[in-house]
Amino acid sequence: MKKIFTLCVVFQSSRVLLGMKKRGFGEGRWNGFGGKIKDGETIEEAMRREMHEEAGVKIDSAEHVGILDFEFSEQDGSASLGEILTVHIFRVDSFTGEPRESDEMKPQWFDIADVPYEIMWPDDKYWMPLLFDGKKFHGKFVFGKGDVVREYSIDEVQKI
Ligand code: 6U4
Repeated sequence: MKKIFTLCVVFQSSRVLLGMKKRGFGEGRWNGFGGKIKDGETIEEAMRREMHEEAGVKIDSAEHVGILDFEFSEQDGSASLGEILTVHIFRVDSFTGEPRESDEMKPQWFDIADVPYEIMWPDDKYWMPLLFDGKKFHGKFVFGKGDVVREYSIDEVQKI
């Protein structure tokens, strides 16, 4: 089974907005903002809806910068065995509204040099630096027990 998600990283000069996930998938980790695509929605519509629901921010412009596939090869991780999640990554450089806490996320600004990779999904340290460098990328990660990265590949691309 394949599930499609969005993930937004909001930039403001040399800072990025991350949220502490308060419940559900990825709980206890700092992450971008996003979620599942609902029936009848485009990826872009879902990206805007989730950003607004989770942090009260209206996106003025976003750039689609990455597509990552996550495969779970062991059953005790965060998802079920054999499940593949496809996550569409967006870079947001212009937005309206002050980020506010929601039921799901507690937002906080981080200097790019201080992004807390040790309290994030373990794949983030591999692809976020590409995002910070203005690159576009396709990647695949295979997780083992305890959500450790067992295998991965990342390719820079010119166009998503
Ligand atoms: P509910 O609780 O059903 O409303 P929803 O907000 O639709 O959930 P959620 O919160 O489960 O979806 O979405 C998970 C979020 O985590 C998405 O933005 C994608 C992101 N995500 C999933 N795996 C990830 C990973 N390995 N690395 C990463 N982000 C990941 O950086």
